[in-house]
Amino acid sequence: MKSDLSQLAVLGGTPLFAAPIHVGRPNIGNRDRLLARINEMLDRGWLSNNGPFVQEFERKTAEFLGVRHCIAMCNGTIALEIAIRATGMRGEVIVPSFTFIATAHALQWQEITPVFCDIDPRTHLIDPAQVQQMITPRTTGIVGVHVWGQPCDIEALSQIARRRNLTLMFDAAHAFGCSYRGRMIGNFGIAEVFSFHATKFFNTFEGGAIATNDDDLAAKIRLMKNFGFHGYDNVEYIGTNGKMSEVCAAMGLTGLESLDEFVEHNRRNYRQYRRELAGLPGIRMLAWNESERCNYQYVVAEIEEELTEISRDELVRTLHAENILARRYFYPGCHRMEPYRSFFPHAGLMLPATERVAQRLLVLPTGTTIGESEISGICAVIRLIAANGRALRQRLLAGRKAATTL
Ligand code: T4K
Repeated sequence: MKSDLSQLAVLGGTPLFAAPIHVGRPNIGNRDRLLARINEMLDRGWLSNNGPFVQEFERKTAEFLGVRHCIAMCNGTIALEIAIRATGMRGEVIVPSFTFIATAHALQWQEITPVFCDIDPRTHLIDPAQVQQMITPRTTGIVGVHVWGQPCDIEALSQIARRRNLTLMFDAAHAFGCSYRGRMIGNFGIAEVFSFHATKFFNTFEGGAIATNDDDLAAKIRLMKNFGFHGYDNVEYIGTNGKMSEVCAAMGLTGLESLDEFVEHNRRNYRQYRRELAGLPGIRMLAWNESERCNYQYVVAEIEEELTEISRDELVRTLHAENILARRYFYPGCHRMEPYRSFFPHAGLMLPATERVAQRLLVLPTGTTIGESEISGICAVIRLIAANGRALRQRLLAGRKAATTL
């Protein structure tokens, strides 16, 4: 344990961890079961195009979510693009800027304008009151994002969508295994899109899915993910290649068998962080609603520089030097990334909460590859930094000055 500032790696000490501790190490289920499935797949000689593992995976995920259709996809981004196209969105669509860039790109890729909307600063979720303000005659839809796995205010968004005749769908990339008022995410809006990327608590290497209770939409999506083919020689829509491969589905089936363990492990990690960082001035841990099902896949903190006397970025630099690779998701906000920054140079004026949160946010490592001792170490370093913010900042600045003088 480090007890003195001079032991910090950023000031010349030895890093706490010999190897990097990542935020998104993959959770891997039973390796033998996975390898057995891969062997079965190789023996069968069926590697893609709606093979038996994909069909089984779709059946089991739909059952788990309690939804009529769960259509497996090659990744979450293509799943978003297909869902957006299949639901007929066009013109302008309202999305939060505080999200992974894929949400905005999935619209812009199809020449639909993402209109960025502000968030509730407490939850980081799209603010329905702000959504109302962004509606214009060109608006056709709303894409809510269940950031960190927390459900959006689905009721308020549904009311707005109904009243204004807009299509409502959700980017549920973070929210597999989470619920809203006792019902699993996957059942809301016209469709919900999951990501099963390697860094998600449940992964299929790369992968995603669209969940919907709309039979016609599901049928359309199934054609669109396979180039629009209906039968061998007949194409009905502009389609793309959104298919999940068999090896990815094999990973998914294996992961599903360990889902409860992944959640339980993440829950323990989350609770330990909350215990060990409780009461630190200037460090606010986001709390998940534990009366709902929750996957606990992100451990999220906000750093209030006025109280810590050290900025979030100085904290990140100090943690990285210790090989603790905390991340600043979704800094600086989609509206500050290209091409949106050039399209809407003043968007930030409409997004004060997004701007503030993006400056403060810190995502800490979790997942099944880390446990009690790593988290104790990480929290001890954070406590040391938080207790000595001003002194550390002075020494970091002095180090910078010395480096530039040399
Ligand atoms: N919508 C939302 C709201 C999303 O958050 C995302 C994806 C999407 C849509 C799109 O879904 P996909 O098309 O990705 O299915 C990561 C993920 O790549 C991305 O899936 C995720 N959101 C986003 C929040 O995080 P990066 O840029 O942070 O990835 P990277 O390579 O820096 O990895 C993160 C950490 O995980 C690193 O510390 C390294 C570690 N890692 C990563 C991989 C890939 C591993 O230890 N093993 C691995 O295999 O984006």
